[in-house]
Formats: sequence, C-alpha cells, structure tokens
Amino acid sequence: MRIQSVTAMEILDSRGNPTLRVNVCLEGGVTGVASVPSGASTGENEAVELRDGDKQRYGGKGVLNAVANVNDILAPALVGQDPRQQARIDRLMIDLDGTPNKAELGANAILGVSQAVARAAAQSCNLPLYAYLGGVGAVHLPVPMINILNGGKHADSSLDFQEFMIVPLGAPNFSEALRYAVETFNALKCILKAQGYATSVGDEGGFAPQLKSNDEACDLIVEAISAAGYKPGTDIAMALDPAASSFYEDGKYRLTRSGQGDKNSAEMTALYQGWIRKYPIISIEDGLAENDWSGFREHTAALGDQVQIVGDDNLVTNPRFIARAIEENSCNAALIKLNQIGTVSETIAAIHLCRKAGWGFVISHRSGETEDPFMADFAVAMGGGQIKTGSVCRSERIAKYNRLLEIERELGNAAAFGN
Ligand code: 2PG
Ligand code: MG
Repeated sequence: MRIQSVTAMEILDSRGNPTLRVNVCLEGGVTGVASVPSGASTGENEAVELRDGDKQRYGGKGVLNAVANVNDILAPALVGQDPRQQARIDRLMIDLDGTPNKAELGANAILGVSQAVARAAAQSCNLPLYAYLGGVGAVHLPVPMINILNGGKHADSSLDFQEFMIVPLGAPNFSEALRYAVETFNALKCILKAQGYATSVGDEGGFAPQLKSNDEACDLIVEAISAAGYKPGTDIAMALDPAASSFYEDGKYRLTRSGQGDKNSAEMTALYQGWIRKYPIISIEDGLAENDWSGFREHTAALGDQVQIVGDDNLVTNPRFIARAIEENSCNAALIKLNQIGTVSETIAAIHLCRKAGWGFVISHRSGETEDPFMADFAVAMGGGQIKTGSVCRSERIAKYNRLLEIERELGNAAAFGN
C-alpha cells in the first residue's frame, strides 16, 4: 500500500498555541494521523519549530507556513512511497529541507509527517503502533516520572526549579505505579490546602503553589508520599528537572524566585548533593545549564554514581551532542523528545546511541502537548525505560497514561514493567 495523500492542518495545543495535525492516507483508505507538541524551556540547538511570525495571528505563533510546507512540498514528494520505509521517508524529508536543523521546512512539519507515516504503516500491517515500531519484544511498560509540582517556565510559582517528580519504582506493574502516583498527588493536594496554599496547576498539571523555597517543595512531596501510605525511596522515589538553563544568567545560576541567591556550577552540584542525602532523589535532569559542558563533567563525576544524570537542553535528542556527552562523561542518560530532532528514525538513532553507551533514556512529552498519545506507544516500542509525561491531571497528559494502561491490558501476561 503506497501513500496516496499527505495533508496538514493547524490545530491548538494544550496552551492554546497553534500546532500541526498531519493526516497520511494510503491507497485502500488506511489513514495515520499525528499531532505535534511544543516546548517552552527549549534547548538552543533543538530542530527549528517553524512559526509564521505574523503578529496579526496568534501573536506570531501561527503555523500556516509549516502547514503549507507539508501540503505543497512534502506531500508531492511522498505520494507513491511505501510507508513502511520509515527511515527512507525521513531521509527524503531531511534532504528536501536541506538544512542541519530543519529550519527550511520546519521540524514541526517534518515530525508531523514522520509520525503520521508510522501510524499509517502500522495500520496497514494491522499492528498497534508499539508492536509495529518495536516488534515482538516490545512488552516493557516504562517507569513513569510524574511531575507533581511545577515551577520555572511552566508556572508562576515561587519555584526556580521547573519539575519536581515522583517515580513509583516499587510498584509491581504500570497500572499500580499510576495508582501510587494518583494517590500521592491527591495527598499532596490535601497537604497544600491544609497549609493554605493554592492547588491550581501549571502547564504540565503539577501544583504551582507559592512555596517558601525549593527545599519546601521536596519536604512536601516526601510528606505526601508517606501520607498516601507509601515508603519514600522504596515505593516511590523523586526526580528533578531544574531546567537550569532557564535561571542561568551571566555565568551564574540565579535562584531568584526562592531567594537562595547566585551560585556557580560547583555550588549547584553541592546543593544537589545535600538534597540527595536528604531526599529520595534518583534522577536529576538539566541540573546545570546547556552550555556548561565543563560543569556537567564535574557534576556527573560527583553525582553520577548516586543518581541518574539526564541531559535534555544540552543534548536535544541529537546523536551529535549525545556522542559528545558520552565521550566527555557529561551525563549518564538522555531525555528523548521526538520534536527536538524532528523525525521518528533520528529519534530511534539517538536511543540506540544511549543503549550502546549503557546510558538510560527517558521518553518525554513537551510542556505544550496535544491529545495524541504517540509517545506512549513509542516508549513501549523502545523497550520501556522511563517516561516523563506530566502530572496525573490535564487530559493531554492523561491521554498518554491511558494509552499505556490500554497497552498493558492488551499485552496481558506478557507485559513487563521497567527495564
Ligand atoms: C523539559 C520539558 C518537558 P519543555 O524541560 O523537560 O517537561 O519542558 O517542553 O517546556 O521544554
Ligand atoms: Mg527538561
């Protein structure tokens, strides 16, 4: 079955910003549909998200040019292609774009097509997406990192750090892990309420209260884990994404919101070291800024045998940066976001590189999401690992968890949890 048509339209993401939905139709009527997410705390070297810049529409955030690039440039080149040749199709789009960072046609345009092609191919093979992309070995459900307190660029809270997550690693399976998380989230809500804090949520569905410090956030989470009846560190651990690039200014880490003052790389690492001793933290993502490569080397040397050191803004799911970080021992795991690199097959290549180096990897959503659960299937296809897809509220986050529940049920006795 060959590709018969490729069409894109402008839709809205979870922040109400425009994004793309792409529909790939095969001869015989099979279709694949995919929508594209969008980040707020983006790495400098991410593939380019093409926005119209026309201030008369959506404050310049429209994506009609990217839509036109799909309809007028990519579609004619893809009609007649075999959708099962994912890598070839992705390469064709990369070549048509012709720039190293997809600046010409837009990574949002290219990724939408890449994902919709994968969906259509899976449909044409009568396979669920995870089985099509991952084969018969795709039976591992990922361990979720669930973001329950939002700060940084994702909320107007008093937290400098962007994400405070819980990791239900002691659960026997994915659905139980999710239940542990929901119960802890609800316990946290009660605790916040009782202390007079707001229980409104940020972009990723975590609470966004005006706490007194980043430390208080960790204290409250540990309290919530216990209040829900779980053992901190054994049943449920913690993970952080400070997204440190967002508070790095003039060579200093400025913890302005929490009033903790300015720090250099070594002082930040010392702060994390203190926290690792005090709290059940097992993973720190973007603990330093994306261009602080030397800081990251020392950071990983100091903390890397105690916790997972995840690179996001510095690695941008790009095999080139991941290879450098492997070489320099700058991290020991990578965050994986399909739209940072812009095609399904390049994302798979980035994961292969992590595996070869013995690194961990975390499949991740963006703070601006849609109801498309593509990444849930993708995580299972890639062998589980870990997944970061926000809190346990807001439907664009829940869509991914619900899809994982469905996959777990479909796999039945064959389903495994974690690595
Ligand atoms: C991150 C992501 C997702 P954003 O920093 O890891 O949580 O945020 O999509 O805003 O880059
Ligand atoms: Mg991050």
